[in-house]
Amino acid sequence: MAGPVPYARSLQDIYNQDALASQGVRWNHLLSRFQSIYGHQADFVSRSPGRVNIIGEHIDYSLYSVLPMAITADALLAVSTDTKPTKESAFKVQIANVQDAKFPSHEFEIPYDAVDIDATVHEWTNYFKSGLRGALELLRRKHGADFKLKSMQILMDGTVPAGGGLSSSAAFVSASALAVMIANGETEVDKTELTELAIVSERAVGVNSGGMDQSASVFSERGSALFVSFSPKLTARPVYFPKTDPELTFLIAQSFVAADKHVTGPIHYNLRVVECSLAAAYLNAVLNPPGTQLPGDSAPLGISLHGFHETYFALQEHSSATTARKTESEQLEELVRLAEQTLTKEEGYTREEIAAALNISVDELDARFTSRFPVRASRFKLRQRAQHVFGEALRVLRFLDQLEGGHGGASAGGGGTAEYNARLGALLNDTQDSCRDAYECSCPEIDELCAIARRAGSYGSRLTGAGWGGCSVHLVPADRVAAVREAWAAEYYAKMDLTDEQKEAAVVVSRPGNGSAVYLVG
Ligand code: NG1
Ligand code: MG
Repeated sequence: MAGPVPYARSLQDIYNQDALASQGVRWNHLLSRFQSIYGHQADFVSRSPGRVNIIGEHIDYSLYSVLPMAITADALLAVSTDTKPTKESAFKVQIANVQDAKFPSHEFEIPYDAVDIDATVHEWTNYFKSGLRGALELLRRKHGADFKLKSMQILMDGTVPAGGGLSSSAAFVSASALAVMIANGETEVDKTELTELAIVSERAVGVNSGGMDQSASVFSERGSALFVSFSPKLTARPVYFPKTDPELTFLIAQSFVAADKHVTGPIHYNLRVVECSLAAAYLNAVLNPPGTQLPGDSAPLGISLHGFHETYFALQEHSSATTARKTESEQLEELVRLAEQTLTKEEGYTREEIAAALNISVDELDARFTSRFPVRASRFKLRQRAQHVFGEALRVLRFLDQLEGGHGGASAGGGGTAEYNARLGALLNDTQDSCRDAYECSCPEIDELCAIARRAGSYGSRLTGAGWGGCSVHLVPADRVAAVREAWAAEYYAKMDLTDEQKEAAVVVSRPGNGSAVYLVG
């Protein structure tokens, strides 16, 4: 799956059959609006989709593998480029949005030496700028520090709902970085490079995120989910679901509870990133020999539960003369127990308690863990967070094993018995329980959507993405889709005051779609 981002010759290369008609209308509109705004034709369109995560929630930033898939909804950037750099010291970006009432146009004169992003102001073009900055850094690594960008005219059309758990941000950042690379003469953009730069770039917008969304957005291939691993390096491969009758579908349902990480980061997302890193440091201090340093890794705070995991078992194997290597699943089972025995404080740990265990001062603790992205907490729930992460990493492996391990899954050429589907579904339901109870990232509305769906025939239902609102995902056989939709309409959406447009967008059946692509106009 590695290699360059593909060029699409037609929309058929990008979208599933069922989306072609509506996408055709949308693309025509985008290109004609571009012409009328800028007075000339766009040169190309860069495209990156949103994603839904099937299983593996809140473990990417602990560097455990996850299983998302790309959806049809995406970010499109129609772009034209001035052939020459404008000025010696700056270049110009004109950027507009098809939804101009909500996302007003901007013109920036950007000095070459500083792409400033004010992450405290939540502005839609910040996502473009962060992709731009990442791309500029990459171009400079390749072509030298005085590489100059060309001026660009851009028109954006995004269909991934913002704050909905489907990763509009990663779609936008990836499409932006891709656009800047293409506009500046990089005709072959390597997928791994693009993903890595999009991951780092997105952190510039104020969220200390993992790398799942950007990987799913860039690498996905039609018809398959994506198994993404982050350690020892970023890799992605397709995973297939069994062909069954009735077909297994994924339904995505919005809760319409807006979850804005930029506002709630200090008590939600960014706090979890800190708690997981602290748990890794604490377990290392207590369980590994004194003075053991965890390897620096690509996790947001440079230290991860996966890094602890690797170090712990490497030391164990080293010190024991006998025993065969444990499988990764066995290791994770052991870690779930170890976390329970070691991290005993249900009520959480204070800064003082953690600093004492790490043998550092509280100031040093703050400097290492909470200075870049501030968090608000008096206690850190290391026990619950570590239990979730190890347990969830294990569920991902079990889910994958169901699909690929000869249990009647795709590779065994069968599957789809009610029993098999129930096993897949149970893993998703367990994820939801763990997200709700141990990780505390669900909300009553998502819990309710899941309960309604299960009663109406979903095999497995859970939140998807960061949580605290946003979207939910449900594994439903095709012959129960209508029943599940009706149940939500009657029992959940009827209570809300929704516009027709919202009602229309509330629930989608999602087929795994393609990742990033470039389309040359004309
Ligand atoms: P959302 O907020 O749904 O895009 C976030 C993170 C992911 C991952 C999930 C939870 C960003 C860009 N993405 O997704 O990396 O940690 O939450 O599994 O912040
Ligand atoms: Mg996001």
